[in-house]
Formats: sequence, C-alpha cells, structure tokens
Amino acid sequence: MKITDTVSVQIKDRVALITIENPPVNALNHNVRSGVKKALELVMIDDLVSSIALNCSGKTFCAGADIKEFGAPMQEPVHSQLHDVMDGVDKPLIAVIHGTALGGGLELALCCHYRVAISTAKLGLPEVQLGILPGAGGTQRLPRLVGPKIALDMVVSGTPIGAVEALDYGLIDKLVDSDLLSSAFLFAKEKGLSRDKPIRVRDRSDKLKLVDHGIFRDTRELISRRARGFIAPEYNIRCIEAAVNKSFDEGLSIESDLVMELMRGDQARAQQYFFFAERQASKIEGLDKEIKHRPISSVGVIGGGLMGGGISMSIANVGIPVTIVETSQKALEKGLETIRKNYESTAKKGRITVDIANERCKLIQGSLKLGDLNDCDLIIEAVFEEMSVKKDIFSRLDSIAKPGAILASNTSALDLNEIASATKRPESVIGLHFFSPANIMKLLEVVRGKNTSDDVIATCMSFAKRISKVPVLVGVCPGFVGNRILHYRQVQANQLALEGVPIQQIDRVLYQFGFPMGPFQMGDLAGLDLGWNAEKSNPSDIRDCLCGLGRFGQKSGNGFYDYEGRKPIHSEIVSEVIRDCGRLQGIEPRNSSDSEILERCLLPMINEGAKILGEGIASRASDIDVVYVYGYGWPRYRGGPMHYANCLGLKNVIEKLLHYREITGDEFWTPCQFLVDLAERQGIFT
Ligand code: 3H9
Repeated sequence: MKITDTVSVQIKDRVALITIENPPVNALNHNVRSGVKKALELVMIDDLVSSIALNCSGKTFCAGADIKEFGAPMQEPVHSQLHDVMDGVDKPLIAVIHGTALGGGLELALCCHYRVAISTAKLGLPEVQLGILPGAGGTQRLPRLVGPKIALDMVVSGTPIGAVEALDYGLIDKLVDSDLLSSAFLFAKEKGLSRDKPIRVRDRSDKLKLVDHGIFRDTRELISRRARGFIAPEYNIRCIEAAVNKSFDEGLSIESDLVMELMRGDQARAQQYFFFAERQASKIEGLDKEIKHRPISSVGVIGGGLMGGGISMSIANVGIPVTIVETSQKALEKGLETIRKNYESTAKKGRITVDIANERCKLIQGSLKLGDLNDCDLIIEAVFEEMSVKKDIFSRLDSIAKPGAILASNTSALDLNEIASATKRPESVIGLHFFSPANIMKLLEVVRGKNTSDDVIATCMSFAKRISKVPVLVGVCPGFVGNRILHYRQVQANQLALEGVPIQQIDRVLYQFGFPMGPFQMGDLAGLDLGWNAEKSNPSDIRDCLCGLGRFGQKSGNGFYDYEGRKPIHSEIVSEVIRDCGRLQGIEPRNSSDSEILERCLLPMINEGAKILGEGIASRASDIDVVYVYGYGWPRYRGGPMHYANCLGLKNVIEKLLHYREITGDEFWTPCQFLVDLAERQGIFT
C-alpha cells in the first residue's frame, strides 16, 4: 500500500514492512518523513501486525537528512517529531540496513529497537563534515549502544564503520551475509512472537556508566591541531559529554540547541556548499553522459621518482597493474624500493595487511624500455618539467602506444597543447596533474587540451574516481588553476617579507586562517629548488639566494627555516637574506597588521580566480574551490577562495583591491574585468 510518493507498506505473516523509495540515496526529505510517520501510525494500531521492519529500496539504506532542505525552516514533521512517534511504538521495530546508514539515516535506525545489517553495510554519523552534529538524537542514542568512547570517535571523525565492527560494538543486533530482507523478515517475525517487551535505545544506560572522563580531554587535544578553528568537532564532543552527564531528555535539548547554533553559522554553510561543489565538479557540461569510455586495465608510468612512484601506488591500490619506466637501472631500483618501503610502513601502521602490501608491490613492475608500454591503456608521463624532454617522450610514445591508448602528462605548468603537438594523436593526449605526495593527495587536475576528445576526458574523470581522487577539469594555461592562483599569494607573501614582516608572522596568520601551514613552511616542504636555475639566479630574489646557500627546504635540513626534526626554527641567516633582498629591490620597510597580511595574501587569489573564470580555464567557481580545498589545504569550513569571496561580498573585495592599489601604486591590485562585471550583475560567483 502506497502511503506517499516515497513510502509504502506491505503486511505479511504479521510483519509490516515499511519501505522508503527515494532515489538515489533515500534522503529523508519532507515527503519521506511524513510517509514514514503516517505508515507507523497506521501499523502500530493494526491488530494484524506484531512487528515492523523498516527497509529502504535501491542501492542503500538512507543517507540522512536531505541536505538540500537545509537553509530554510524544516517542514513538519521534522526528524524529532517522527522519532517521537517511533519512541511510542510498542511493537518490535527493526531497521533493515544495506549500503550506508548515515546521519539522519542511522538516527532513524537508532530509533528502532533492533538493527539487522548486511555485512557490507556501513554505518556512521558524518554530520561533522557538514559543519553540524547529528541533531536528531544521534549523539544521545549512539553512546547508549556503543559506549561514549566509540561514539566520540564516530561523531568527531564522521567516518563510518563497517557492519562487522558495528556488531562488535553493539550498534547492530544481527549481521547477515546475504538475503538481507528475508533474514530480517524472519528476525522481525520472531521478535513479534516473543513476549519480551522491546527496549528503546533511549532507555538503555548501562554502557554510559563505563566512561573514563579523560576521553573528552584526550579527544580535544587530538583534534586541536587538525580542527584549526573549525568548531563542529567541539560541539560534537559537548553532546557526547551531555549524553554521559545528563538525562536523555536534557541531552536531547542540549543537542538541539547546539545543532541549531551550528546550522546558523557560516562554517556549516561553507561545509554544505562544499559537499555539493565536490559532486558538481565531476559533471562536465556538454559531455554526453552516454559516451563510451575507453577501457583502462593496465597503466604505464614514465618516471619512477617521487611523483611517478606516488601515481603508481594510487593506481596499484585499486588493483590495476602498473609498469614504471626509468632511464637507468639505479633510478628504477631506487623508485621501486621507495614504493616498497612506503607500503611496508603503511602495513606497520596497521592501515593495510602485509599480504595486501605485497600484492600491491607485485602489481608495480619496472622496465628500462619505453617499448614495454606498447600494450598499456593509459600512459602517464611524470618526468621533470622540461618541454623538450616531454616532447621527445610523447613523440616516441606516439609510435609505441597501441591505438586508443590515452597519453597523459603530469606536467604542473607546461603547455599541454605543445606537448600534444609532438604526436599524431592529440585527441588522445590529456593532462593528469597529480599533487604530491600523489598516493595521498586527493586532487587531480584533469587538463583538457584544445584537441582532447570527449571520450578521453570522460574516461579520465571516471578513472580518477576509480583511484579515489577528486577530479576537476581545467583548461590549459601556465600553472593551470591551482598553481596559477597560488603564484599570486606567494608574490604577496614575498612582498610582505621584503617589507620587513617576519615570515613567522605571515605563516602564523595563514595557519590561523585554517591552512595546514603558511606559504614559507609550504615552500620548505615542497622544496625551494623546484625550478631553480643556479645560472639564472637573481641576487635580489629571496628563493634564489636561499638555494644559492644550499638551503633547499626541509629535505636539506633548512630553507626559510632551520629545522629540528620537522619543527621550523627561526633563522637569523634567512632574516639577513630577506633584508638584503629588500634593500636591493629598494623596498621601504612597512609594518602590516594580521588582517592586512591576510587580505594581501588572499585577495589576489580571488582576483586571479575570477580571471580564470573569465578565460574559461575553470568552468565553475566551485571547481576552483574544490581545487583549493583538496590540493592546497584551504580550510573546507571556509568553502574555498571563491565561496569566501562571496561571503566577503564581491563589492567589498573590489573595494579592498582598489585600496591596496592606491596605497601601493601597483597595478597588480587592479580588479579584473570579469570580477567587476560580476559584482555589478549578480554580486556572487556561481
Ligand atoms: C543529517 O542527517 C542531519 C541530521 O543528523 C539532523 C538534522 C536535524 N541529501 O555522493 P554521491 C545526493 S545531515 C541530499 O554522488 P555515492 C548527492 O548530492 C546528512 N542529497 O553518491 C548526489 O546528487 P547528484 C548526513 C544527497 O554513491 C547523489 O545523492 N549524511 C544526500 O558516491 C549521489 O550522491 C551525510 O552526510 C543527502 N543527505 O555516495 C551523507 N546524500 O547525483 C552524505 C547524497 O545530483 N552522502 N546526496 O550529484 C554521502 O556521503 C554519499 O552521498 C553516499 C553515497 C555515501 C550516501
């Protein structure tokens, strides 16, 4: 029997089966909430029903509240009104879980007396990643089932757990390997026949008594560096504390106040914006959804250095065989050895088993012959940034690679069209710009050359997802989207340093904004000698001078900073170098406040982002934000540079750019036409 468009009920053998069908992820929108509520109200008073099973159709149980409904007052029944009805059901109520039970979805399951899950299911409360907390009773019910420690880990990290673990922790009552619905039906039937009164999760408290209060302090300490100004983890902790220290109803009321406070804030708005931005990035306008993808079942990687090694690992991690080609036996052995050590260390940390580490190592073979890549479906070149070398490789690949193979360059800045021109198949050439360390960093800039064919783009976008990357399609220009924008931040960070602002202050301001590190620490981490040419060294350029002193960054033990292990320490030599460079460039010393430092570093990024949009190098502002959050550590709770600009207001951004142009007399600060027009026309980036 259909209750609403999205909810139906079937009764068989005294079990009422309520099914939610709201593709793609059964989000709990208004229609679903009211449907489930009505269905429950019907069957709870039906004498022919002894127990109730709550099931979802399609690929998953339920992904939680409908995030698209956030931002406007929620229509009744809201989640808590539905849960009140569930709390009043005295017949056994059973959640039947497959796929994922996340957020409000898991909270719905927590309002049932029992949970039956298939062994592949995942359960979690990921609200923290949306800048909020599980505000439908999740923070109060979860610790009653799994204890405060596990609950704390789950809500603070937002990471789902597998069904096997969930059974272990007491989150589910029965695990099945197959035929979930029939097993759950039998389970429900049995419970319906039993004379035992089902116990509501809210009425359980035995696990709460086990708490060691140090867990809250420890968790706060653990997250303080990672959170860097992001407030949702702290609010989640407070709710679990309330579960332990207060009654269920008091806890619910604290949870409700805190979730409302978070919901109203800018951080939650940014996190939720980013949730959709990330998903939007993989949708390419004008690309036929039905386009046939080229198969990729073997990959060649040219270059076994840090980058080539990391790329190979990302690919082997999903079971695809990789052949690395190097120019000398020594370099090849070094590359393969580094990969082996990396896998061994991951296994030692317990993140993968030794068997898996060995299997992945076996998937990566080495060769000294480019010709050995003749059968690869995708070949990724990852050698150093020299156009002549890349063109030579691509022209040789052209005669080696099989027809239909995709030829990719990992260049971070060079002209992909020129590289493609070295082949007779530019339609099969694409840029795959991985970020270092490539086995860890999620971002992949997929660079579309002027001749790259649609099927190659579509194949690479989905291949990126297959290897757990977040792909963003960009056009060809020096530095593409990420590095091109970063350059403008670095120009200002250097300029501030030359004016006498201590590099520690500049790094601190950007760290406090939420970046994992400031520009100078980041330079030291990446290596200052990247692209440095001793012969063309400029005596008034800070980076050139430091490299001239052999200060290449962390890898040489010093750069902008001296290092004690990984800890950066002030260096008087560097201060002197910077002062000398400032003098040589004739730069007047000038004090800058923290807010000026921040503006001078971030506003040029926004202006350049706008230029990039104007030129069509990125197709959406949100794509630029995805590049920045995943590739450069822009704090997700600030949405990315373009979202941040929207929050500042584009007219304010322009005013500030003009202000700095006036005080510096430098055209660098001129707002680009695209930004000016947009501010005039619609006031925000979209
Ligand atoms: C919550 O529950 C709050 C409550 O505690 C308290 C309230 C008071 N809503 O990711 P995919 C869309 S907060 C709306 O590509 P997958 C998504 O945008 C919620 N839409 O698929 C996409 O749309 P499109 C807590 C949603 O298979 C499509 O579904 N829950 C929602 O790779 C497919 O998504 C979460 O944070 C939603 N809740 O991954 C879970 N979820 O096709 C969020 C998805 O137009 N969701 N969409 O681009 C996920 O983590 C993943 O979507 C999931 C599937 C793992 C479920």
